[in-house]
Amino acid sequence: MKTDGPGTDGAPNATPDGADRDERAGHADPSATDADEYTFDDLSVVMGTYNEEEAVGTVLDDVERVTDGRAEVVCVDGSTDRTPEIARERGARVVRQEPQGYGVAVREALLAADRPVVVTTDCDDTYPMEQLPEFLDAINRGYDVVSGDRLYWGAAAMPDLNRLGNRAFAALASLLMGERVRDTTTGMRAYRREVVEDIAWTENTGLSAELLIRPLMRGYDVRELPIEYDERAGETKLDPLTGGAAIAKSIVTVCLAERRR
Ligand SMILES: Nc1nc2c(ncn2[C@@H]2O[C@H](COP(=O)(O)OP(=O)(O)OP(=O)(O)O)[C@@H](O)[C@H]2O)c(=O)[nH]1
Ligand SMILES: [Mg+2]
Repeated sequence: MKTDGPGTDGAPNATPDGADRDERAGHADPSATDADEYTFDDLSVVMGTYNEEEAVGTVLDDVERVTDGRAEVVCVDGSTDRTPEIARERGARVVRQEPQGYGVAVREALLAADRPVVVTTDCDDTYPMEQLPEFLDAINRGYDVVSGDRLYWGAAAMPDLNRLGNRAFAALASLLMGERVRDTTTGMRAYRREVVEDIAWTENTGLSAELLIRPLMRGYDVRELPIEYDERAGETKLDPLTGGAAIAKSIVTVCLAERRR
């Protein structure tokens, strides 16, 4: 596992245990030429949206501004408010789906994306679309999954209970995987399309953790990238207690399943 530290030029830093995944999976190639590089034209930004009319306009405007309107945007939407109209007005592809939970929506959104690089986000204005270029850059340097690490900078905007829970989930997953991860439940990641298509995803509320754990345990090149994290606009869709229990269960189930493979 790699993590970018502050003030680096984005070059991968080995974690303290010195583990280096590059050679093992054979993807990361810092000498890749410009011709091989993905641009925003190769990017899909996808999300589940459930009654996010307070945030959707800002989130999609940010994607538009940062990517010069070149990224495809896919919203899998179960809203009863104006979220889908606002998303369509801004050029997003909206797939309507009965609300069945976070993971059902995000899996659908990931698989609906057309482009070779797919970024997930929540539609609640918590994640920094300004950092999309950094995610794309890391994919261009060979990483298969680039995972936004909200806890690196402290995530002051995150409710205390969530921060505690997220640290506990990362500790649990690290223990079960035998590899240190800092943020297993982040909603912002970039994936090479093949990773999304090659793995069968099983979790719902715990999908975010699964999307990190399975690729890591299969030897894909995964790195965590520190990101800023803002206060949420609109109401949370996650109950911290039942949601937290579901995530812990997913982490254990998925880690054990991957160990048995
Ligand atoms: N389509 C769809 N989207 C959903 C559903 N549940 C959650 N979402 C969306 O998935 C994203 C994540 O949900 P959040 O409420 O932000 O969950 P969270 O990030 O764990 O909680 P916060 O920290 O409070 O933001 C948001 O964009 C939601 O609108 C659902 O059942 N259907
Ligand atoms: Mg959220």
